[in-house]
Amino acid sequence: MRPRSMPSLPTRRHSSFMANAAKSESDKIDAAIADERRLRKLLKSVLVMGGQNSGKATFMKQARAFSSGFGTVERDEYKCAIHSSILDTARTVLNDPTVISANTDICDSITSFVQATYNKEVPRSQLFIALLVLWADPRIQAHIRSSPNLPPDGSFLYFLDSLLRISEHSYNPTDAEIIRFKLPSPAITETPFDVQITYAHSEYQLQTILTCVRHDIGLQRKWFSFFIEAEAIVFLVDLSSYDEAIVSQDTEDSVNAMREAMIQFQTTGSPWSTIMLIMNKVDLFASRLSACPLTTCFPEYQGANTAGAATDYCIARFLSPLPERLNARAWCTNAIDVNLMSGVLQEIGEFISAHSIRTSDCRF
Ligand SMILES: Nc1nc2c(ncn2[C@@H]2O[C@H](COP(=O)(O)OP(=O)(O)OP(=O)(O)O)[C@@H](O)[C@H]2O)c(=O)[nH]1
Ligand SMILES: [Mg+2]
Repeated sequence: MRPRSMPSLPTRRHSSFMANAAKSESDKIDAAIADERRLRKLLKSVLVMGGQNSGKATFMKQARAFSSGFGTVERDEYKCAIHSSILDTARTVLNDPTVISANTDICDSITSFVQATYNKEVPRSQLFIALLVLWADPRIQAHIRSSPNLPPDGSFLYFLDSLLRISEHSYNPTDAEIIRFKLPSPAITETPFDVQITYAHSEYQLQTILTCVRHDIGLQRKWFSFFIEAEAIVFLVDLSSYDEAIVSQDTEDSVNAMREAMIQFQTTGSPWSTIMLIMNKVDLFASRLSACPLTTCFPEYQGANTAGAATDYCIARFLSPLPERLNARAWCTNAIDVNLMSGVLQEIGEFISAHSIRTSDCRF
């Protein structure tokens, strides 16, 4: 019987080869960690918060459009959601006995359209043609325009007015349409926000991640510890809510929406040293003021009942209780206005970068 061969022991040459391989692996890991550290230093993180319906999602979409733009997959998702929303709303609005009884001569078309929207096998193109025919009838148009079941943002009427274009197979939602269209908000959304900055005669790329936390304040507070490394906070306020009552999430009492936002801003804002306050929906605020003065919310207000004076007062009320050490700035916006928002977003980028340059020796 032949003796079994013994496993060979590592030679000196072999073990030095292993040591070199391990060292090179370790160097690679060190380099990766150093890269990651550098990246983390460069990447600024900003939290986006605010009350219900204050315009958080709209702000995030504007930041996306301004920075990297929407990709093909996102546009397709919006196209699909816009199509479903048009058909769902049309069904709700037309499936109304008063519309059917007032239009006996075309009640069959209305009923068959409504039924077809339930049938998953009917192609959407066919449903859009049926809806176009109904929308072309002035009586149906009048019913739809005055329906109490329309979404309050006016997007449905906008989409119906453009139905021919929107229902085409090749339809690609525009930035403005994506910005106007409301999807349900997930708990957390993130978007990169990269801005070209000029500082000390040199160009820099400010790379930021905006993280938006849904309005439930309990949830926002829970996330605080997670985002403690965030550089700054953007807080949105719905200016036009100054005459609205909401249920407080803390006390469950009925409270004024703007005053509640003020309390939330002062409690959420203080842990961060850089605060950007966005007084949003200034368009709606301006149009509401003539019917309902600012004293509804702030009885002590003695200024003029104009949008400019009233906004300045609101900003002062929000900012004045903050400690002086904080670096705070306010903007007054209409978040659905793409041109206005691109100017505001550029300024926000400059504000974040100026703060970063002041507070760290890291140049980006
Ligand atoms: N007229 C006007 N409408 C706005 C403005 N900003 C946002 N909106 C609209 O207000 C509605 C609410 O905006 P969102 O961006 O969804 O607000 P949000 O804070 O994410 O809302 P929630 O997540 O539901 O709390 C949408 O229909 C927007 O199109 C604005 O400045 N002016
Ligand atoms: Mg939202």
